[in-house]
Amino acid sequence: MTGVTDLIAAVATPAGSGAVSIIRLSGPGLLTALDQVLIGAGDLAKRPRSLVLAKAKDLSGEIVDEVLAVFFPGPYSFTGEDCAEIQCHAGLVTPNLVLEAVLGAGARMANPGEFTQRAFLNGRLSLDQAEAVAELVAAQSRSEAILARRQLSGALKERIDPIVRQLTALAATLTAILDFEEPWEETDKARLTSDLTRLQKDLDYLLTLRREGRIFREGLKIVIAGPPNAGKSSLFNALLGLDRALVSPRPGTTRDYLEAAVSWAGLRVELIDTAGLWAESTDELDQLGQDRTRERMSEADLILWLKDLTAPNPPSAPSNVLQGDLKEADNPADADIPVLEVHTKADLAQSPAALEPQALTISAKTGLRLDQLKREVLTILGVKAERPPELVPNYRHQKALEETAVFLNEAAKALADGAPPDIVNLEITEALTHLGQITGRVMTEDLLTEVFSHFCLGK
Ligand SMILES: Nc1nc2c(ncn2[C@@H]2O[C@H](COP(=O)(O)OP(=O)(O)OP(=O)(O)O)[C@@H](O)[C@H]2O)c(=O)[nH]1
Ligand SMILES: [Mg+2]
Repeated sequence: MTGVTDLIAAVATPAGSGAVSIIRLSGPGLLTALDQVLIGAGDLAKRPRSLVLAKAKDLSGEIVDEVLAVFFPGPYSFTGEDCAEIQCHAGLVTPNLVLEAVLGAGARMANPGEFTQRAFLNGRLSLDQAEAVAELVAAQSRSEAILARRQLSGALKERIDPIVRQLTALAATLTAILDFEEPWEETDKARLTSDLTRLQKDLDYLLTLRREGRIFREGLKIVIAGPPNAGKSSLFNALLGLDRALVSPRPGTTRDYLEAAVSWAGLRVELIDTAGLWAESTDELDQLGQDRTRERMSEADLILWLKDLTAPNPPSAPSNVLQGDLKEADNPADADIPVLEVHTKADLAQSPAALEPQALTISAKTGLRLDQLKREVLTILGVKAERPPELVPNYRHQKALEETAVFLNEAAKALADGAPPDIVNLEITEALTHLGQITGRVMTEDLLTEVFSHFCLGK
C-alpha cells in the first residue's frame, strides 16, 4: 500500500444549485496552503474546530468569495491528518474557483473516496465503517440510511472483533501446543471443539441477519408481468403515482422494460414494467422485448402476474411460466421466485359475482385495492417488521462470513478426525484471513480498490 504524504482537495458537495458548497482538504502542508488562499487563515490554527470568517482569493489576488472555514488538526480528524473545510457560495462557478485557488497553492485533486480511504489507512475507521460512509450517502430509503448509520458507528465491527480475538486466541493455544510440544489432551480438544461450535453460531447469526435484512438494505425488485394488454403499465403508473409508462388499448405497447423506485413502508421498491409475454407477434422486436421480460423476471424478488378478467382466456398459470420460459434463463433460483396473481380492471367487471372471490382484484384506474396489493407483497416477502434487524451485513461481508464458516467447519472436522494441531491451526488461520477482510484487519490492494472504487469525489 502506498504511503500517504500529500495534500488533497475536492469539492465535497454536488455541483449545481444550492446555497452552500464545501471544499474539503486533508494532508500535510494544509495550513501553509490555506495561508496563500484565505485572508484570515491565521485564525484557523488559533481556533481549531471553530468556524472562521475569511476571504478566499485566486492566484491573481482577486477575492472570489467570502467564506467560512474550519480547521480540524490531526490525528483526531476524519482522515487522521490535518483537515479543513471551506464553506463558500454554491453554484457552478464559485466552488471551483476556490478549489482552483487551493490547487494552485499546492494541493492535489483528491481521487474518489480518497478522504475515507485515508481515514481507513490511518486507523480512524475500519473497512466496514468506511463502506458505511458510501452506503449512507447512497441510501435511498430510511431503512438503508439507518443500517448504514449503525454500521458507521461500528455495529458490525463490534460483532466481528470479538470473533477475531477468540479465533486468534485459539490459534495461539494451538501454536503453544506445537512449540512446546505440550501434550494434546482430550480436554483441550473438547474445549477447542466447543469454542469452534460457539464461534460458528456467531457467524450463523450474522448470516441470518443478512438473509432476513437484505431487503431493508438493498430494497426489493418487483416485476410486473403478464400477457399483452393485461394492464401492466397502468398498474406501474398507478403504483408510482406518475404517468410514466405509455398505456394504450393496443397490445404490445410496452416493448422495452421500464424501471422506477418507490418507497413502501420505508423500504426501497424498484418496480419494473415489462413487455407482455405470449404475444402472438412474430415481430423480432417483440421477441427481443419478451426476452428482456424473462431476464427481468429471473432477477425479481417477486413477480406480479397480471390477469385481465375482461380478456378472453387470460393465461393464469404463472407457475407454468416459471417452469417453462424462465428455467431457460438458467438461474437455479428461478423456481423460488414468488408470484402473486393479480386480477386487473375490476372496474370493468360486469358484476361482483364475476370476480373470483379468492383472487386479489384491483383496478389501476380507480386505485381499488392497491394498498392491499402492497400489503400482500410485503407479507409474501416476509417483511414482518417495519424495522430492519439491528444490523445487516452487505454482500461482501456475507461472502467473507461464508468463507470463514467453511474454514471453521474444516477445523472442526480436522479436530474430530484426530488431525494434529498444526493442521487444525492452518484452517483457523485461513478462517481468520477471511474474517479479517470484513473490518480490513487483513488487507490487500485489490480489496482496497474494490471497496473504494464505489465512492464518489469528495468523500
Ligand atoms: N377500465 C380500466 N382499464 C384499464 C385498467 N388497467 C388498464 N386498462 C386499460 O387496458 C389497456 C391496456 O393497458 P396497459 O396498461 O397499456 O396494458 P399493458 O399490460 O401494459 O399492455 P402492453 O404494454 O401492451 O403489454 C389500456 O387501454 C388501459 O387503459 C383498469 O384498471 N381499468
Ligand atoms: Mg405496457
